[in-house]
Amino acid sequence: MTQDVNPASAPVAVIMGSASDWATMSHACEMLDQFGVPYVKRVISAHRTPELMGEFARDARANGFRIIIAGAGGAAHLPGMVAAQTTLPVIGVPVKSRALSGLDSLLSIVQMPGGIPVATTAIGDSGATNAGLLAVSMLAMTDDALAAKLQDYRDGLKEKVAASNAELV
Ligand code: RP5
Repeated sequence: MTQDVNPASAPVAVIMGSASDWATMSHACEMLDQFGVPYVKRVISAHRTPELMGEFARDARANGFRIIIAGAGGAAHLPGMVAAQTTLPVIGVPVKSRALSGLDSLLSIVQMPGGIPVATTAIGDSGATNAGLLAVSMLAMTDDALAAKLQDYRDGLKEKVAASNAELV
């Protein structure tokens, strides 16, 4: 793979099967942006570019990535096939499909046979948001400043609940 795959020395790669997945996967990137985590985003298709997918997955660790977030829809082989070719953690995001509303994506990503895990999120935008947050949590295991930011984020969620309750009375 060329040297510029990870020009920013980003710890996270956000990959997706099609440009049409971006509306969903942008939510993962928004979270990474919010926490200041550098990432690389790329369209890599398991079906249309299988060689590129293999090359990317096999070289991912050497290229400096620590976590891969992979989103796909329909017969969503991308997360599992990437996980099969790297020992980096892979977070799979089932993209909401046109035909089956993402149930097909969910089942094809989550039902990995024992041995090759894919940490699968919910279908769609929430799943992509949580994929970003999960990557942040993983990186925060060895980064106290990031862990503190994550705690602030959680505190903010708690405050929003308190504020919405105050509005009810
Ligand atoms: C999958 O097929 C992609 O992940 C996408 O969700 C789905 C449809 O792709 P397009 O036909 O929109 O390119 O490979």
